[in-house]
Amino acid sequence: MLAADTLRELYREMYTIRYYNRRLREAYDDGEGIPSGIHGSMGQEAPAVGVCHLLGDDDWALASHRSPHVAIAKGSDVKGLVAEQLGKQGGICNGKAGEQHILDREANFVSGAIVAQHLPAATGIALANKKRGNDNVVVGFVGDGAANQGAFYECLNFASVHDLPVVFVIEDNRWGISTPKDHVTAVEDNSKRAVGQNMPGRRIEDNDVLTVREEAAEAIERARSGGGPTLLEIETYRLMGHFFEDPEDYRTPGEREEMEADDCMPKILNAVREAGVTAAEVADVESAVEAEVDEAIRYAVDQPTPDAAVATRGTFAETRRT
Ligand SMILES: Cc1ncc(C[n+]2csc(CCOP(=O)(O)OP(=O)(O)O)c2C)c(N)n1
Repeated sequence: MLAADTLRELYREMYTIRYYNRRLREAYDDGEGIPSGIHGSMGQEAPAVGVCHLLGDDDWALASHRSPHVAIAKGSDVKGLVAEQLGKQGGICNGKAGEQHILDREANFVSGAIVAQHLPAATGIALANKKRGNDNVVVGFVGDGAANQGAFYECLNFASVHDLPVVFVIEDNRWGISTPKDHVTAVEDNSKRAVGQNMPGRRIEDNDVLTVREEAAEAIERARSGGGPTLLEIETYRLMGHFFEDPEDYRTPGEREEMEADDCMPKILNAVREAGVTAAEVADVESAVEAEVDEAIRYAVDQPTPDAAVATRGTFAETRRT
């Protein structure tokens, strides 16, 4: 059983992700100038927080187009994150990256638009860490759809050959946009694909942050201690559309009810309460999160878009040929 403070911190991080996504979606519905192409990640709190809670400041997390949950779990500043998602000044990359090309040097977080193409970067950072002889770990999060991309296999193979300190985490939310996993993926359990790359693989079939944290710990420790890579697949749910404009007309009958019945938020809240944290303390956590997120969204909406004069700054290496 984890200490009450640890459980409360897990809940705080997960509630930040939940409330962030909910408020951003409400602001979109209210016509507050939120782009329709934002990829929400409500529902996927457990894999992001369960894994990233095991990481330190010098470790890295890389995610794909659907990334706010991983960014928040890895410690990105919420104000900078929402401003970046809206492409505004004051964003993590000053609004020039948008939500899908973030490099957060403070939190060691990266997002990537082309599915699975951030994994070569994750693998490369792991190679650099190994050559530098430190014990930093890299986690590359991908969707279940992205696990069918060629880059995914190349990275698993390379990481295995070189025993790199990287953990590949597939977030299985059952859908790639509107395509069900079983229409495009030959195996139900993607972690079986680890066998062909000569690395351990494990599927975590519990959308509960405590299970994820417990079962991911071995993979993180293996990477940190020089044991090499691991492939994890974690079952989770995307409680929102693929992006805000998505009408979600492909959902199967009863699916929403099924997802909500297995939602990760009530599970962590029960654990927090069972550890003796009072309802008043939970309410304090929630109101502090809500104030921070509300202010961040207001700030981001009011910020200007980046000045065209800085378009090439921070984009290309600023060296000069002599
Ligand atoms: C190489 C590539 N092909 C297609 C796309 C368009 N695309 C964006 S998201 C997405 C679905 C990804 O599904 P999955 O990997 O399961 O992640 P999820 O959206 O479920 O988080 C696709 C096909 C892309 N970004 N990159």
